[in-house]
Amino acid sequence: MLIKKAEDIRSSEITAQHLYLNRRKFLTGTAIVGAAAVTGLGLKELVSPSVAARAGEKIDGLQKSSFSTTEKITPYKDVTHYNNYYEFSTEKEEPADLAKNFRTRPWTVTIDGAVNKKQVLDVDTIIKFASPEERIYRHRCVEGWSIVVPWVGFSLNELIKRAEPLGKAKFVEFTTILDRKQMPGQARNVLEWPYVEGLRMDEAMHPLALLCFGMYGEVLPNQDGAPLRIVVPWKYGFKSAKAIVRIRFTEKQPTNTWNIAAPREYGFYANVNPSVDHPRWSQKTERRLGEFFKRPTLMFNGYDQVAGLYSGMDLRKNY
Ligand SMILES: Nc1nc2c(c(=O)[nH]1)N[C@H]1C(S)=C(S)[C@@H](COP(=O)(O)O)O[C@H]1N2
Ligand SMILES: [Mo]
Repeated sequence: MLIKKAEDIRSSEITAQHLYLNRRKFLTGTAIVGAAAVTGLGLKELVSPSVAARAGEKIDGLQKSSFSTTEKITPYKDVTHYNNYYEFSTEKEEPADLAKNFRTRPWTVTIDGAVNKKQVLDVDTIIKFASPEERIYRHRCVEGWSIVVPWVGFSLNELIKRAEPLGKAKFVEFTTILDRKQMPGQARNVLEWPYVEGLRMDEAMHPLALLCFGMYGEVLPNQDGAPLRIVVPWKYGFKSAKAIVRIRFTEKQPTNTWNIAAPREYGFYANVNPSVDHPRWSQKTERRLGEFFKRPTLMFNGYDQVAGLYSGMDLRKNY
């Protein structure tokens, strides 16, 4: 006869997910006090990684945002099981499972380059820089599918302002963690690792550019870029780097990973633009995950308020 040991029983079988998480937090807390006594390590060092927010934990005190679309939100299941995350896999169905044990704490982000306040910040410090907002954004992948996601975060400019970039800083570069042990996709040379993306300073300062650490009211699932990612809703999805560990301010335009991989197909700007085809397919339409019929793709993904950033630029050349 098969008898389940206590630890074999999935906690979700016993209690609702949130109750479970809170209880686990409490239990690990107690265990840690014991561990601190035994190992002689400070209580703080032991507590911070274990008690830190985890995927699925509720984020309290969310502010609504006037930037939110009122369109139908894409089901959570679709958004978390159809992911581009090449560090884990080139198959969109696979990151959900392959990333489930990815360690998102402890986690630091290095702020450097042309900036007054070069520093290494703990992710839990960063996410307290401003109060969390729910931003329901359209998100358009260069491959022709789109989703509507209630992200949680605040404007990236909240972090940038605190870092005090120098006048000569014209761009911001974002780097994803390099960790071959945890990210099986980094063993393959499908892309150059680590994944690098960048924005022009005025793009990064635009209030729509989001520093994101949650979605659907909860801590970000690993496959969607935990613990910290960028979301730039008027650009193709590849600009929105996941799991970032470094934010560098530069004078020169950063070389982004997808541009290195296929320069004719993926530019630096990557603004959603139905009138500029990808060399191998049209960008005129898109399919919302969960829907059958295609819909027209909108210039800047419908975020017309950014148009001024590109006045005078030829967006065919600067694709
Ligand atoms: N580090 C990293 N960030 C990444 C990617 C990736 O492969 N690695 N893929 C990008 C692409 S192509 C898209 S469409 C979005 C997908 O984000 P989502 O899985 O949360 O929908 O993440 C972007 N950020
Ligand atoms: Mo994408």
